[in-house]
Order: sequence, then structure tokens, then C-alpha cells
Amino acid sequence: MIEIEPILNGNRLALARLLTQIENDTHAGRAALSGLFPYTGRAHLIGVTGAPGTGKSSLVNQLARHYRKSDRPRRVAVVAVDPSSPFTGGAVLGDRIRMTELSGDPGVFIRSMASRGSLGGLARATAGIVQAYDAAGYEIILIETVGAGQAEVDIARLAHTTLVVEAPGLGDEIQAIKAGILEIADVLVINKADRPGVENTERALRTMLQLAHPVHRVFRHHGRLELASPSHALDAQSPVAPLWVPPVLRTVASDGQGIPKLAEAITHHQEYLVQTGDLERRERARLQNELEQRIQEALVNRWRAAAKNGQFEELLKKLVAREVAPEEAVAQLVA
Ligand SMILES: Nc1nc2c(ncn2[C@@H]2O[C@H](COP(=O)(O)OP(=O)(O)O)[C@@H](O)[C@H]2O)c(=O)[nH]1
Ligand SMILES: [Mg+2]
Repeated sequence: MIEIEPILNGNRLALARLLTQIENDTHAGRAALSGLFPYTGRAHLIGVTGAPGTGKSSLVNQLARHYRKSDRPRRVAVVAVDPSSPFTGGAVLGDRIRMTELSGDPGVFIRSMASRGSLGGLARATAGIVQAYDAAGYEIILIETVGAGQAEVDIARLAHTTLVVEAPGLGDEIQAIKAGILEIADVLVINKADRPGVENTERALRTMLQLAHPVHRVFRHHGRLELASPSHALDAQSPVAPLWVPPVLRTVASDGQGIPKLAEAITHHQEYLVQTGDLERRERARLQNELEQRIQEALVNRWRAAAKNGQFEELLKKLVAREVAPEEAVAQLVA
């Protein structure tokens, strides 16, 4: 049994313990998350995704510093998910070293997860950790993931605002397209802008961006054809459906160049989500998805618990021998 009061009151040790329970998917961890659920839904979730080495951890570190130093310092929590990085790997060690600078700050909480269980398990753990942070009152939650496959894309979908990070000279553009990750980008960041080749990377990205998000999208409104351009994307009076065109921004995470502009773009996107009602729609879609998944899981588990011993194998054998059709087999199994 985990007390939720200390977590709601900002007790860091209690939160750290809960995160371990969530990572291990224990009964106590799940029960605590249920208790915390009514206190969630307040934080702005920012996904930071991209290939290894593009500078995601450095960017997260800089963004956290930026939010802490602003006129109204925000409480910031970070969850870094890197399944490709073993415990001895440089990335995890690097994260620790770079982030120690923030670790003395009570307004910042950081958790790193590396190669723990299946990717599906990681996605679930990440969602739970984000929920715990949210309930604990962290206003900004940064979720760092390696943008490599579907599971990572699923993790990124948790976020309200997704930053896709590229860097010159890594050939990442193609990788990003493969993972379908460009489609989920709300802001494109070209980090390591101090490196040669940044113009080429930017040109390639802008070309691909136009394919993924046409800048001039045609809307039919009362039978008229209209063009939406970024200039009135935020104009609430406009009869045209607002359109978010992901900005492409350059940063140098190693020295902080471009970070204020990046934070500004994140704020703009957040405002856009609120003004268009997208935030509510996303939240609803996310919860609907979670509910459906959990229903499936619960029903399958209930069926397993009640299933007659050996009946499944027996029917499978008959199925292979074509003695029974799948439809009939299911009817017998769930009867
Ligand atoms: N030159 C340069 N190096 C950077 C920049 N940002 C990060 N790095 C370095 O790139 C390496 C990988 O950064 P890291 O943040 O761990 O990347 P991640 O794997 O995407 O999290 C580290 O050695 C950083 O110091 C940058 O803007 N310019
Ligand atoms: Mg990293």
C-alpha cells in the first residue's frame, strides 16, 4: 500500500519509490496511480524524440534550466527512455553527468529508464511515470525517447507537444521518415547548428515537412475554396480552420543558443492546442484508447482465468486438422 498524500505534497522520496513500483508494474504501484488519477491532467507534456546522439538529453537539460530560470519558474520533471542504451552505455552515463547540474534543484525531478522489459512495458511505465509527475504538481514534463520504432512513436503520442530533433551529418532525415516520426512533429529542432552541413539538413527537412504538412491547405468553407497559411493559423476570428505548421528551429544545446526561441515555439503550440480545442480532443482520444486497451486486457485475463484446462490446446489441434473452423472454436472457448 502506497500513501498518496506525500506524493501530492511533493515528497521526493515518496515519488521516487512510487516510480520504482510503476517501473516494476506492481499491484501497489497500480493502486497508487488510480488514487492519483483525479489529480492529473494539469501538466504540459513535451516529447523530445530523435536518433541517438542528436542532442536530445542536452536539449532537455537546457529546456529544464530555461523553465527554472524564467520569471515564473515552473516545476519540471524529466523521464528519459532509451531502450537501445544498456546500463553501461555512454548515453545513460552522459545523461547522469549532464543532468547533475539540475539535481540539487528541488523544482526538478529526473528519472532515466534503460532497457527495461519489453517496449510495450516501457510505454506503459512511461505513461505511469508521467501521471505520477503530473499528480505531484510538475507543470512541465519532458519525455525523452529515441525515435526509432512504433513503440517510441507510441510513447511520443503521450505528449501534447512533440519536438523531433535532427542534427547535421547523421543522415537522420531518412530515418525520421521511416519511423513516421515527422508526421508527429509539432516543432522540428535542428540541433548542433554549430556543425557544418546545417543548411543542407534544414533544406532537406523543409522539403519533407512540406510533404507531410502542406503549407497551403485548401479548405472548403460555405462552398468557397480558401487557403490557410501560417499567418492566420492563430486567428480565432478566421472562418478557416486553424492550421499548425511545425516551425523549424536551430539550436546549439551545448551552449544554449536558440533555447529561448524553442521555449517560445512550445508555448505557441500550447496556446494553439487550447484555442482550437485540440488539447481536449487529444486528451479524450488518448483516454479512449487507454480504456479500450484495458478492456481488452481485462476481458482476456478473465477468460484465461475461467478457461477449462487444455481446452485451448485441444481446439487448436482440431483447428490445425481442419476439424473445426476458427469461428466455431471461438464460440466454444468463450461459451
Ligand atoms: N557540437 C555540438 N555538440 C552537441 C550539441 N548538443 C549536444 N552535443 C553533444 O552531442 C553528444 C550527444 O548528446 P546527447 O544529448 O547525449 O544526445 P542524445 O543521445 O540525443 O540524448 C554529447 O557529446 C553532447 O555534448 C550541439 O548543439 N553542438
Ligand atoms: Mg539521451
